Amino acid sequence: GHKSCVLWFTGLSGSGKSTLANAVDYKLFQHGVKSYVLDGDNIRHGLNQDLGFRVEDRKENIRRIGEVAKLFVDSGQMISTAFISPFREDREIVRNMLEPEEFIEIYLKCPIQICESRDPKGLYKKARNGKIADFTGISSPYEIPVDPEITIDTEKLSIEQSVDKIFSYFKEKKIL
Ligand code: GGZ
Repeated sequence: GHKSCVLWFTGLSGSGKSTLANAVDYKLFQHGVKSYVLDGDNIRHGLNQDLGFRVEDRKENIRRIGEVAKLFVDSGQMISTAFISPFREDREIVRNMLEPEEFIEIYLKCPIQICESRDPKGLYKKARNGKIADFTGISSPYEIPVDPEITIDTEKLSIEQSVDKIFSYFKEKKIL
């Protein structure tokens, strides 16, 4: 058996949240563990399609994602969430919805210059040109986690090394 918990990935756009969440999800599947990923594709286009990127909308985005994540934990599954979640207070609200060992904050540490150089969707470019307002890291803040369970330097580590770091944590905490 395994413990059910939320793997709460947080970091800038382009820091690798969705990529890493999906890689962890795949490895959990290989271990026979039921798991799922919530990200912009399945949440912002559906449940949260009424929300934008202003402070109040981001807060509500994270609150709803926290509630959904909690439902997955209650159902006995592992759930990974891949959202910028830029505000410390909002991440703490979700943490407090859960038991202490059920919330694993994973900070994807990556300099904005690197995220910006990746820019797969050209969003940083648009933000620099003033075509997107309130863009995290440029015209909207990102509050660095104070005491995350796991920090991953995605500038230096490969996806495989990053997945290994998360699985070492699972082993150490007897989650798997
Ligand atoms: C930040 C934005 C913005 C603004 C659109 N600021 O790289 P992406 O494209 O795929 O991921 C980003 C995603 C951020 O949505 P989240 O739900 O993760 O944000 S939050 O947790 O803050 O609510 C980016 C895209 O949406 N995007 N406009 N202004 N990212």
